[in-house]
Amino acid sequence: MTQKHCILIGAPVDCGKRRQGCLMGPDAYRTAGIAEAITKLGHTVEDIGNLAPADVTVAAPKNPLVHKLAENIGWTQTLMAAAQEAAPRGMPIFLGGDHALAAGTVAGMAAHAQKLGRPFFALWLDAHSDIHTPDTSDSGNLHGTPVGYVTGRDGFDAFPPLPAKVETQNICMIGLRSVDEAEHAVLAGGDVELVDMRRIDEEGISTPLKAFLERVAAVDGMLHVSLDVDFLDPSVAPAVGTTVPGGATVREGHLVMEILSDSELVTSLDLVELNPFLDDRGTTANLMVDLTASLLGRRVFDRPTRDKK
Ligand code: Z70
Ligand code: MN
Ligand code: MN
Ligand code: MN
Repeated sequence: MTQKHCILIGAPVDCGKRRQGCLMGPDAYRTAGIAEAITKLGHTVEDIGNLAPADVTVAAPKNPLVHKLAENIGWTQTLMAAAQEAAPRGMPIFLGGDHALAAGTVAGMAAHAQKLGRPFFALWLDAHSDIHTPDTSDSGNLHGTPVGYVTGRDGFDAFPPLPAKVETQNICMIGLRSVDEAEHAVLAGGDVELVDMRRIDEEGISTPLKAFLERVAAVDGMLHVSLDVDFLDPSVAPAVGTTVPGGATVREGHLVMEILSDSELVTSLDLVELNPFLDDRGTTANLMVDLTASLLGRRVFDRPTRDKK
């Protein structure tokens, strides 16, 4: 695959939910050897270290359940700027941190794409749809809201204004198996491409993924991939606060990454929701690093040219 300059951006975001531990994520990925794995594939790596949230003060949220609103907004501000700073120089890889970080990373990458005049797409690999707003969230955990923010839903007034809205028709969610009622109401009537576990079982994971990638390629789009640990089955990826049974297998995870790699469409990546405190001797951190390596070109064997893609 084409050589890339990968920029590791540590985002120890831990304010998107109540259970603590995701702040250790970036260092767990470093300990698992993410930089070495990428370098070994022929790419260059730059690690800018861990960022910190901007210091902001906000009025009390309308929904009293909302947890750590100011810190979430501070991170959104920081990461939106970091994405736009890094994107012109290479491929940003955001080392989370919980999924609240994607409000900033996705908004920043969308702003970058807009600057280049290129369409922007997002692939959400997750058990959850994360399309709440702070008002519709019944947990108050803002890691359930980043898709709501980047698609321009109402209720994010205290957040930084969106530089570029992500079109719902440019989003594909794969791995869905835990969708709240308020999220279901938005998604069922909308045009987000929804690939729940039933579709994966019936069609195979490659069919809907390839169909989505064809849409991205047809318009020379930029593609952001947001990989939540809970996309994977908890039996193989236990280091996550919200375990939902019936997730993707190790093989499905690698297949998705290999197909993404062959497409050469991915321009940025989030690795989110790893809670190293809950891991089993680093297995989840190691698996996430291995999946990243597959995305960046690691293969057992090259495929014969005749059936490429
Ligand atoms: C639920 C909520 C969520 C991630 C859990 C769960 C949200 N929809 N997102 N884990 N990544 O609380 O809003
Ligand atoms: Mn998520
Ligand atoms: Mn999730
Ligand atoms: Mn909920």
